[in-house]
Amino acid sequence: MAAQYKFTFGPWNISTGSDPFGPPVRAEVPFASKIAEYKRLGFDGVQFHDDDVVPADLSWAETEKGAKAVKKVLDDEGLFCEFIAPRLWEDHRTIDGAYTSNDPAERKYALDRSKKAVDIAHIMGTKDIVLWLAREGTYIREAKCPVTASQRVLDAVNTLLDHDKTIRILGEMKPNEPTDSAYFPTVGHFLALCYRTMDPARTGVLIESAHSILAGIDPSEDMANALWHNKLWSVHLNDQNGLKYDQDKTFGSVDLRRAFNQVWVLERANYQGCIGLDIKAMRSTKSEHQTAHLSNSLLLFKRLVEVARSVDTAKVEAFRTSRNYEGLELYIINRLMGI
Ligand code: GLO
Ligand code: MG
Repeated sequence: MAAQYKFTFGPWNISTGSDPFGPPVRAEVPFASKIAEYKRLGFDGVQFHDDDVVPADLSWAETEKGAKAVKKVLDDEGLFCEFIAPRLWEDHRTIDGAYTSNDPAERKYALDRSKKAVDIAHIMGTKDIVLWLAREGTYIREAKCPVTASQRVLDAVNTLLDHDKTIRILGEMKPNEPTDSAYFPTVGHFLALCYRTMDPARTGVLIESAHSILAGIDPSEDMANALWHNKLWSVHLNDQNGLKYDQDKTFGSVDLRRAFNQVWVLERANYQGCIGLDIKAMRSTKSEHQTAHLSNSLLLFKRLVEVARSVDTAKVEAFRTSRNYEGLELYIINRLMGI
């Protein structure tokens, strides 16, 4: 294998199956049991929200103690922590947004909590902070000033870059859900922000397949552009069936060709980040199959890597030279079908 990929997912990807219309259908899996699944399933590292590590809003002494204990659990399992993401969307103080709330006290809470997430990352041995700006947006245009909101997001990123000079900030952009209209809805919006921060070299993106699809963009296009910027530092591979709620389906399960595009781009650009998954099991999944969406996604990714590596690049070049893209298309689809 050319690239040696490292595979990660977050503990929230093993879930109870509750959705906005119904209660849990699977028993909650204790944190330690989730962590014990990683190696068995073929994964190397864990993605964490701040409060996956230790409950939010504890004193620093308690937070430090809790984070050190979780770090030890990871070390004992031979796992690493890929990133910490401040979960700024579940608290009652972030109902109207976090960094872009109209209430200064709520904005302060969001910043203080994010700085603490950075300090947790330090203990967990990672330099990467992921910002999914879940509630930074509105349901109606006039609710907040969108221009002021853009500046507030930039100010927040700068505050974190300044708080710890060793960290990197990775924006994870999504155009909608839970808000109707998100600020910085696409990867491109956040890439533009990166260059206005106090340290562009420490500011980049995590691209989630479903989020690009929801914005009407082929994820491989977003990934290629971010790679050109040298700012693709992580991915959340998954799949999405059309423009509806964020589905987080098994990678390649809806559109194998679109999944292959992503693998092709990552492979050929010698992508160096982790292969992260952000995938939900179907609600109808029984407890005994509750990790199959993760192992299946990993398997599909690896198979697509094999396909990408089996493509005869001389043939591709010949198709390009003769401008025979019909022929190239059939050649690639045949490779995907094992023909
Ligand atoms: C939701 C996001 C979410 C983030 C996670 C890490 O749409 O994809 O799952 O990836 O909270 O920040
Ligand atoms: Mg995600």
